[in-house]
Amino acid sequence: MAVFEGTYPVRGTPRFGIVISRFNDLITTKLLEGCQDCLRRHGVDPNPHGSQVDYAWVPGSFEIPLVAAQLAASRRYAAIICLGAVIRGQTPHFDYVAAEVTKGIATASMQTGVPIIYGILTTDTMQQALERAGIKSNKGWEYALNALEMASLMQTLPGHINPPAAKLTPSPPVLSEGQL
Ligand code: INI
Repeated sequence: MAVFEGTYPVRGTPRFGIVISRFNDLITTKLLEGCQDCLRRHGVDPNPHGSQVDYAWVPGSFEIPLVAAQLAASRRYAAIICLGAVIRGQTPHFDYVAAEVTKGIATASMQTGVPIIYGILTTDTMQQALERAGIKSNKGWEYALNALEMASLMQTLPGHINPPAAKLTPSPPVLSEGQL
């Protein structure tokens, strides 16, 4: 029998994708800083002009899964990290946005076979979000650590290959001539 475990740092020179929401960027930029610090300290160069980490900014958490799925399907990345902050106090949108980003990230990861880290803070207040984004601890650091562990773990699992780009489903509807 076997025990499979990830290690830090990951073997080789893995690439990571980070998808960040601009909504609540007071929080998400802090999560990003924590993430970059962790990656750097584990031998991954987070420089956006380097070759190891690519960044994609999206308007809000709702848009994160689409972009994460596209990055994952490219097969370019050992793991993707999603950073967002959904805060209940601000709007009744909370439940919809939180549910969609959660479901979307899980679906994208399962469909592509690429680890996609759920780095979405869901809190009742801005104060709680701030506490998790640097005041007390920085969850961004943990999310990066999770990405390193999962990237490494996936390399060790039986059947691991670098398959060609995944085909995402559902594909966009094809309109017939009469509908155009
Ligand atoms: N996006 C967030 O990332 N966090 C939120 O708290 C939030 N709230 O509460 O509205 C939020 N809304 C924007 C949403 O993610 C989309 O960007 C927008 O609806 C456009 O599709």
